Amino acid sequence: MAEQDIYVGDSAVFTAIGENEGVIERIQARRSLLVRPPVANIEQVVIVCSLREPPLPLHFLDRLLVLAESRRLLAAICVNKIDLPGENSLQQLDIYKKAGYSVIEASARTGHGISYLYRQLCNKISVFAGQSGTGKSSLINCLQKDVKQKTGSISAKRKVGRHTTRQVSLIPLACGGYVADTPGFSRIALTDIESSELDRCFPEFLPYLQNCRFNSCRHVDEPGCAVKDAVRQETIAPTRYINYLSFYKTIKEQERRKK
Ligand SMILES: Nc1nc2c(ncn2[C@@H]2O[C@H](COP(=O)(O)OP(=O)(O)O)[C@@H](O)[C@H]2O)c(=O)[nH]1
Ligand SMILES: [Mg+2]
Ligand SMILES: [Zn+2]
Repeated sequence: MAEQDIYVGDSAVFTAIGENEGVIERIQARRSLLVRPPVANIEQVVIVCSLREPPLPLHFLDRLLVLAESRRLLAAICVNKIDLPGENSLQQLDIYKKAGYSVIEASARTGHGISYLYRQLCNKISVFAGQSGTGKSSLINCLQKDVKQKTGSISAKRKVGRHTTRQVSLIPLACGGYVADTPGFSRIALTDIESSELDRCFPEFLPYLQNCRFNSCRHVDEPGCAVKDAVRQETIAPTRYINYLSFYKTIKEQERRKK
């Protein structure tokens, strides 16, 4: 078996040789596989973000959510560093609460929200995803005091965290479950998502999809579109719809190039 075929989180059948060694015979069928970050059998993606250091680009958050939805994974948002003054920017996350996502406010520095985050992680295999420097490793240190993930500092000038988590590691939690720390990343490709499936990756669109005039409505410029009506009435947040359109265009373009 080629080494690159094995991912963190894989469940392996192996033959023990000696006390701490074994030979992997095969990898069990995977429940899920993410390539970026590279980790298998994940059930939940927790998107760790901060509001100011670094600031939160909503299109990036939406991209991660779409990726999680398209893989049928649970998704939650953890806003870290709430000890820092964030002005009113937390309000911009209300649209995600309304869409049905857990939004957990936390501070790895003060310990605020950590027990709530802990409960969200118990008995599940989760991955922490998000930009570099948002505090993923720091939160994991809080969650599991005896492991020390290397944390980095943010360069004052660029407000960008240094990459210190070089690889994915799967950390067991005392309450059952695992959490994977990942290196920060700021770009995510929307691969393996079909343009016709994209609307289902926005949970707050779901109640409207049956009401579009055309079955094949993609909510772009079709007449009688219930999704667009909901955007006009702001029951669907305009920023979410704008990002839907932008992702739709990207995916459509990819599909055209493949033909
Ligand atoms: N003020 C504040 N700083 C934090 C908090 N959590 C992490 N940091 C800092 O943010 C920087 C990046 O943290 P790190 O855990 O390495 O982020 P990662 O790249 O997402 O793993 C470090 O300097 C941490 O000390 C927090 O809750 N509040
Ligand atoms: Mg880290
Ligand atoms: Zn529509």
